[in-house]
Amino acid sequence: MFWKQWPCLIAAFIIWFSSPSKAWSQDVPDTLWLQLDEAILSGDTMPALRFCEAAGWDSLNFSFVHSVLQSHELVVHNGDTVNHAFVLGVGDWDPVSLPAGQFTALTLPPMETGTYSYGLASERGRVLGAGGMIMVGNDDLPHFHWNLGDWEPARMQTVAEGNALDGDAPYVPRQFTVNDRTFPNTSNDPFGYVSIGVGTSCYISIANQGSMDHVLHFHGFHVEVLQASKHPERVGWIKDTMPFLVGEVTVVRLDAFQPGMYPVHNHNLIAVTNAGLYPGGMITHLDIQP
Ligand SMILES: [Cu+2]
Repeated sequence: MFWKQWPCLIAAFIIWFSSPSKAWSQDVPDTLWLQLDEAILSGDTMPALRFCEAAGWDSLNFSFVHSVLQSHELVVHNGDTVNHAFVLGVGDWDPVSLPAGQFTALTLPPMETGTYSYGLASERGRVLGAGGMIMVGNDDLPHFHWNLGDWEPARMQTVAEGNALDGDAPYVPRQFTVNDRTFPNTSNDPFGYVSIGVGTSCYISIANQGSMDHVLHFHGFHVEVLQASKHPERVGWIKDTMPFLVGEVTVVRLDAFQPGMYPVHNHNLIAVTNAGLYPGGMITHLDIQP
């Protein structure tokens, strides 16, 4: 009888309404697949390395959440044609060799509350863009993340062909990304597009995995710095503009006291273009619903 199902339905609704939505996060994987393929960004096609959740190609690096102070067995498949080493932005981490074409088991160590980057040790790995973020703790609020990147297709082609870069050559990237997306595609990113209700708060983790420093300007709000891996003196500061050195990982807290749509954008004008066309690149929005 239908009425006999009511207790189950009521319980289901209570669970549904009381569980926070986790759309902004992905769980720690058991296997990461390092893959070599092509990425297309705003009309440019370029060779790219990515850490993917599955054996199929995905042009978006896989970033994930993990519990505080828990180790985790992670298998990494190196699908590139050359050997690599897995690096983790944790103090005493020694790079783990990833022989080409093989599965390698490694252990993510217990990590304190904070956000960490992971990636590859080599120039090839960094230039071709294999790198994600691990959010540990800070899970009492929605937690978005912005993995920042900059891309010069000719340089990527050089590295993909097995050649070293000319260290004296000027670096003129054509594309600038948040979570491997250029604006306006940043608006379709469930992990980076901040969408919360007025009167609520969220965390935003920001990692600069590009080859140049970046600076972001928040409209509408000042955010509180909870972590700044290369600027520890900034913890506790409340700011609307902040720089991120190459390799820096930052966590901020946003208290959304007013509704509206507010841009967050790179303050370097070249970084808000797609292949020179404005607007593009590192622009996303804070969508604060009334
Ligand atoms: Cu601005």
